[in-house]
Amino acid sequence: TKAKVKVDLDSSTGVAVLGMESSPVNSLSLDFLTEFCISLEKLEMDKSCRGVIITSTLPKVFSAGLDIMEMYGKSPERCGEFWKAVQEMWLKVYGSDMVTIAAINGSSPAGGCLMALACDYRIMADNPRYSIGLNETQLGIVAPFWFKDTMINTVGNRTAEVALQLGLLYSAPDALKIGLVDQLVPQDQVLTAAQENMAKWLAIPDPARQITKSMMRKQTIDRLLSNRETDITNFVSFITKESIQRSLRMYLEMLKGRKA
Ligand code: CO8
Repeated sequence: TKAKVKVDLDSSTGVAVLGMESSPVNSLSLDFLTEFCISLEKLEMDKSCRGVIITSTLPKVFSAGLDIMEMYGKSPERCGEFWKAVQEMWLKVYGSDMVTIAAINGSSPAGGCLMALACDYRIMADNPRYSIGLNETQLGIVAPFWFKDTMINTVGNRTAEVALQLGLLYSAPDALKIGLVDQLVPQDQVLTAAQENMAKWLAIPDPARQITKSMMRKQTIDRLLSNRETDITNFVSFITKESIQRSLRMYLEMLKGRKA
């Protein structure tokens, strides 16, 4: 099968570009997440790599979030395996010792937004057609506590409260306004801007930056680590409910129907 993640490490700068290339929309399937985590782990172990820019090689979409097909009509065992991989992705990115910058060159709903939120800095293409946010409630599902925590840590409690209840997707300019992203640049400059910004982070001595990062994020990470199994059980029992399966089916039909 074709690789879904393309890694390009520049050994002179110590910066890797991790390009997601799982056509058509970089949805986070179990296969994708497994490959993503292995790639990130390799970079984490590589002493010559100090920073990673996460981006999409596809037009228009950064990541469509969790692959809805992984949550629809699947066995509880499979759902559990999938959820563990979602947790792993977040733990790896949010807890990375490397500098992580999301170069958001397209739409980034739900799990795509989570991945971007887990980075240290977010640069988005200044295109009003691209949106980003945790829109879970719009699908009739609930963003788990660690999605919520990551959102609060980024935009603050009040903004997160409204955003999460309404399942808001923000246009790039609105995302900048609430601090969901840090910077907007023209589409063709997203990667260059990420490289430029990376240099600022890499000018700081690694150990001081890493300890500070860990100090800021450890509590949030520990909350999931100490509830990991319960979180999986909760997900599986929620997602396999008949009413939730019905919501997902309706959402899928809406997605497919938009083209007709
Ligand atoms: N999963 C599976 N398939 C998808 C997904 C997805 N997340 N997103 C899109 N697709 C499919 C489409 O159905 C379509 O399939 P087909 O070609 O067979 O019709 C194909 O990908 C291409 O999609 P579009 O034609 O819609 O492409 P566009 O470029 O027009 O739009 C978007 C791209 C903006 C990404 C759009 O597809 C979209 O909005 N997708 C839905 C995104 C979404 O709402 N994702 C939420 C997933 S849930 C999640 O991530 C967190 C869940 C938390 C767990 C809660 C536990 C209880």
